[in-house]
Order: sequence, then structure tokens, then C-alpha cells
Amino acid sequence: MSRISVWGFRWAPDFAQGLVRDLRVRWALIEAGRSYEVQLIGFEERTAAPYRQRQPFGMVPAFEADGLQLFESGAIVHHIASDCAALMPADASARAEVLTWMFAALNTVEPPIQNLLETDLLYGNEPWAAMRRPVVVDAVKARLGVLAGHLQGRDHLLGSFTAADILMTTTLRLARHAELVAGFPVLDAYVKRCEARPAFRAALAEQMADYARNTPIAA
Ligand SMILES: N[C@@H](CCC(=O)N[C@@H](CS)C(=O)NCC(=O)O)C(=O)O
Repeated sequence: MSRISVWGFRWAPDFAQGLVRDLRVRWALIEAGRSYEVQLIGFEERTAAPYRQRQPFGMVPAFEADGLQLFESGAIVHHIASDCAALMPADASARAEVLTWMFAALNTVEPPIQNLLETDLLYGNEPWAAMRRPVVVDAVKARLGVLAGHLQGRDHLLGSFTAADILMTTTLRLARHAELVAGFPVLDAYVKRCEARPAFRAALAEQMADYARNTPIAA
């Protein structure tokens, strides 16, 4: 991988800043010591034909490295990690374990958290939101409880920091508005530990700087 581009949004509203999923890709690339360019698009561009050729669903992130075009943050982080022993060990069984936890983050923990984010932040003013919220919160807490049990006595999901921790940390951040993670001290410490990594801080600072530079001028 030599020339790498990552697509993200030029700007995002406050509730989404620091959550938009190109953060995962930037973080993985910085951990892997790869340099990259960021291509920023406006929200309106995401569904236009040229961008849909990169991301059929009109979402960010998208990724290109030496002509290889990828989408889906999990697939992109996996691709980056596949070449980087610090994110995914060389041993086949250890790689399978990392992949297992990557899927767990995206396919088991993220769906209820995304549901909570949408219920609270996208549809919070709908009449049904308050009625629906308790079951949504319970579903998140159930997943967090199991995750906290797994992380008890561990610093990371597996023996050391891996790509799975990038996906799990950025997934748990999606619930930051509800402060549910703080109710599980083990998870709170885990997120803070991963967020303290220089690569995470650099990735977040970069994304936030892009948004600050491109803040829409109030009418
Ligand atoms: N499963 C996708 C989800 C991507 C996604 O939800 N992206 C959001 C930003 S974090 C987006 O582009 N939203 C705009 C939209 O849905 O139209 C991935 O992980 O890449």
C-alpha cells in the first residue's frame, strides 16, 4: 500500500463530530504508520453518481490504495490490519480471533448502540421515541454487560491492542451521549485506555480540525 486515500465528510453536526466512521480508518492507518490523504465530501455529494461508485450506499468512509477501492469501515480496517502485525498478529489462529472480535464489535455491539443513537439523536422529537427508548437502552446494557465481563481483568479484547479494539472503542463511543458506558467501570477504563493512544488522539484531532476548517457560515 503506498498511495492511500480515505473519504470522510467535510463537516458534521456537533452530535456526530468525533463519531463519523472515517475516524476508524484514520486511527488504523496512523497505528500502522501509513501516510494517507483525506478526501472530504459534502453531505449532498454522498448520493451523487461519482461517489456512489466508491460507496454504493452513499456513506463514509470509502478507501482507495493503489487502485483498490474499498468501503465498509470494518473491511477497510481489516485490510489495513492484514498488513500490520501491530494490529493483527501473523499467526492464523490469532488472526481469526481478532476477526471474531471485529465482527463482534460491528455485528453484535454496534447494532443496539446505533439504534440508541438514532432513537435519541435522529428521532428524539418523534412521539414514539420516549416510548421506545427503554427497550433500546436495555438492549444496549445487555451487550455492555457481557462485554464488561469479557474485559474484566484485561486491558484489551485479546492479549494486546489489535484492530478489534479500534472497532470496539469507536463503537462504544457511539453511545457517548447517553453515558451508559460510564455505568460499567471496566468499559469506561477500556475506552479511556484505547482513547489515550497517540494514534487515536491524532486521528480525532485531524477529523475535528477538518470540521473546524469547514464549519458552515451561519446565514
Ligand atoms: N456500515 C458502514 C456504515 C457507515 C455509516 O453509517 N456512515 C455514516 C457516517 S458514520 C454515513 O455516511 N451516514 C450518511 C448516510 O447514512 O447517508 C461502515 O461501517 O462503513
